[in-house]
Amino acid sequence: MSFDATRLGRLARAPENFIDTRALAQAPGGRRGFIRGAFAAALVATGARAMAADGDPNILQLPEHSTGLGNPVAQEGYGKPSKYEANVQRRQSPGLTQTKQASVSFAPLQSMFGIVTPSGLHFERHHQGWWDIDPSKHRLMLNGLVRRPMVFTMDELMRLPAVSRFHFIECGANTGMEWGNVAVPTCQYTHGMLSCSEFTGVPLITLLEMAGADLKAGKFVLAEGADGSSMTRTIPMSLILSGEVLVAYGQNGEMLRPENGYPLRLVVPGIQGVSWIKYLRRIELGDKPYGTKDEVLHYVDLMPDGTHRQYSGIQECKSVVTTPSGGQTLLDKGFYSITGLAWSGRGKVKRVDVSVDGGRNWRTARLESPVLGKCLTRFSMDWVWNGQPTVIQSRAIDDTGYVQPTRAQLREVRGTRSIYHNNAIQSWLVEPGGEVKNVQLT
Ligand SMILES: Nc1nc2c(c(=O)[nH]1)N[C@H]1C(S)=C(S)[C@@H](COP(=O)(O)O)O[C@H]1N2
Ligand SMILES: [Mo]
Repeated sequence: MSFDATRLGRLARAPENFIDTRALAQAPGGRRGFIRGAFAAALVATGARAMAADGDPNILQLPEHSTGLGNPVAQEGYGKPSKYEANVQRRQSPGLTQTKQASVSFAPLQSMFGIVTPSGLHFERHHQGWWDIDPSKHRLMLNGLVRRPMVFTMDELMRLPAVSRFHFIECGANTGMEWGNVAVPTCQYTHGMLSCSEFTGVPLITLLEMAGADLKAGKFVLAEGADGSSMTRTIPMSLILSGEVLVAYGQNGEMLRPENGYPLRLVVPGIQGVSWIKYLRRIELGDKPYGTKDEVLHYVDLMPDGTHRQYSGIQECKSVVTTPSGGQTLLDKGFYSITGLAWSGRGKVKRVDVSVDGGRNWRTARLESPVLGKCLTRFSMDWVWNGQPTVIQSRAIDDTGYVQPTRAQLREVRGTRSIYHNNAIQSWLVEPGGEVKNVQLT
């Protein structure tokens, strides 16, 4: 099993990301003076370097792509990434996979930019394998506390007014191995049961209203998938009434991928992935929680007093530094842009702090816009590595004021025997040779 190679060579390609706002403010002549003259000098001073051009054959000898005829138009077929990007892949975690159908493939967070997960890199979690279902045969039934039980075809659903929204989806078991003190090596395996897409679909409330739902008596919805896992989850009406819950067929501008529920899945913003029922075939409106197998046996949190915490579906505020992160290697001392992702199942990310000394001191990171509710937010912070061992961490705060806990704070409340809902601060140790490792600070 080879873990992802370092991706840090990319840093040299994006100098506009290197602007240090603190240096800007302190620069002689203020902001403008800094931009005019001092910017390049400041970067050199922080250790950011460009290669010397002298004798570089990549400049002196014209490559074939500058002199020859290029490839013909890719008239047919679906576009693919460059062959040089072949190591950017979803991967199964060594030691975690039991059976191929009840498994997980993790998204390569360390190799991604911005906030959107390309559909081919979206994590997968199946309880009984995936299917490529014929959409002409797929049906969605609405029943329970409704005046007119209804059955929709895909064509009928796609005639209705749709919305498109960016949201993250995170499996409740993401970062679960850290509960067991297993410091898995890369952020792909610690945090890669996380993805973010633009989803397109019909608000579930629209369908319920069409079916004449009894909105007084109807307090909970049961959502059921068409695969053999009998995946059924209870969704409270409060989430549905807000219009946020979608019956979605679109993902990043095209139909859902088969692995992600084609042709129809539930989108439940802010709530753990298991409630995002794939291959959605039935919605039942009821007056109490259904207590299905995946709500009673799985996705419950074993608390220190031996009881289980149930219906703990909201993915609390969390963040992770994706560069530098475990498995990467810093090439040299000097300038780096620390970057990562932050999110909250309760709303928007308000602030992200970054520490490069194991949590003693914190600096506020830049948030890249747009900052959307229940969506990934990209943060970054300028940093000069002095070659000493360093522990890098990030701490997110959401617009409810909730602060992402340390590992010790989380364990104080939740004990140590959980599997799910680990949103603790992640620590990456940079060793003197530049190798980055997962460390669990107490
Ligand atoms: N029908 C069905 N829906 C399902 C599942 C499943 O196995 N079958 N897995 C759930 C779990 S546990 C998660 S985390 C998400 C994963 O969605 P993804 O595979 O699109 O990443 O789907 C959920 N919906
Ligand atoms: Mo999950």
